[in-house]
Amino acid sequence: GAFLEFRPLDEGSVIEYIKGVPALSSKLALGKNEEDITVKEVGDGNLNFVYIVSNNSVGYSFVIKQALPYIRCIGESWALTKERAYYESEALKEQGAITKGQHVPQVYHYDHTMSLIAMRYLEPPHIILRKGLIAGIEYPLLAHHMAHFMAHTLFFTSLLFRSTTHHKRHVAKFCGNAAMCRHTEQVVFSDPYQISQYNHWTSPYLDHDAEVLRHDNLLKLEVADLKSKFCERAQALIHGDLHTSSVMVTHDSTQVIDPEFAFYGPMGFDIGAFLGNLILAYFSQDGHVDQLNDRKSYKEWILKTIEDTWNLFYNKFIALWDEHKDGAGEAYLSAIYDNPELQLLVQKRYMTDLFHDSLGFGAAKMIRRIVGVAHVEDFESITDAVKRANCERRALDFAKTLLKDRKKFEGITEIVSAIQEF
Ligand code: ADP
Ligand code: SR1
Ligand code: MG
Ligand code: MG
Repeated sequence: GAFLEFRPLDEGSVIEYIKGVPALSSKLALGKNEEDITVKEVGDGNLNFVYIVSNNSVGYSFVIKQALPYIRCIGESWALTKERAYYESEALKEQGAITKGQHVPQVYHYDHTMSLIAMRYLEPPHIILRKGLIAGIEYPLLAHHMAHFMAHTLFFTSLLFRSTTHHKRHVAKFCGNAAMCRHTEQVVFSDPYQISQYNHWTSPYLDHDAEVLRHDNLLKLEVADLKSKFCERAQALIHGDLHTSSVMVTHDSTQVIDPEFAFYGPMGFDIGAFLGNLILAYFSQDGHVDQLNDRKSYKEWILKTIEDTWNLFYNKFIALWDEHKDGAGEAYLSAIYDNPELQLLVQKRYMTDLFHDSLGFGAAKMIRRIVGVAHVEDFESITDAVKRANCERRALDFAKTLLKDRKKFEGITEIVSAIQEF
């Protein structure tokens, strides 16, 4: 049978585990040809262990992801609840159902005792989007797919679609993921603005920049607003960690993985994570210029993807709202918001607030990746420290402006121009 107690797996014990789980061993046709089964640990994220399990004789694979009770990239000294696997599997199922399986890997099996999820293997040529951005690869459907994923998962889990009774039931369930929220509160909204043993940056070049950040009163004032929104606003079921390493892509497929930070929070935290990480990718491009590629047209493609993502998101979200305006959603009762003029006014206000939230959260997430505990490969792969620091400083300075002045921006084209002119 399945393991009765929690036990960290390794490449050797994964097959033993699968043997005790009929749903998985039959999927793998395990039994007849054990010598054809291979297991490879491929986790390159910060937190967990990921195994690709393959039956090479039939050419079939799936993935096993296990959470251990600590942060992988730091070690056992930084404990983190393994209950995160439960919220990840619940979010994967919910986001999978909402997007009709188009943009989320299917969950095959969840084991609470083992904090383990078995899911679809996103086969090659799927790669992590961040790696594609570093390599300078264009993805023509990325903006469309991410706008679809975000518009659908955010709209259908909000009060624009649900009754408050229904909504509160879901909010209550995901309130259990509080430890993961507290982790984000620390590493995104607190540590970058104080001295912390975990912070680091490209030293000595950014020493002064990091210190200036810790004394920037106006910035801290704005960060406090964002932190309270993150902690208090149960607007929709958000992914909670929607950076460019949580997206796997091919030329025509876009798959969102790793929602272990999912909870009911502000929609702008997801939109901002995605856009903010694209802006980081943009500012890192100068560090990846070589004799073959000046990256000029690639930078333009990133900017177009930023613009398209927001515009497509906006249109899809409003279309869903219009389609369901007479449904169960209790935010704007159709008996009260009963004329097209008023409908337009509330939509305009809602989307403007969401735009400004997205800019603020996106900027905060850029800052934490430059002076906080966890950095991004976009910059880390620039080996020349002077070049890397110059790219990081531009990104940091842009993020500070964006965070402070976000409410002055009226549309995404103004953001794109501001990036170009920076
Ligand atoms: P973490 O929570 O540690 O960041 P991720 O869920 O992001 O873990 O997975 C880590 C890595 O494992 C990904 O970067 C990707 O390379 C690989 N991976 C995860 N899930 C899948 C999947 N379903 N199919 C293929 N590869 C995957
Ligand atoms: C120690 S911080 C690790 C980070 O990796 C995850 O993907 C989250 O972004 C988290 O903040
Ligand atoms: Mg990850
Ligand atoms: Mg993760």
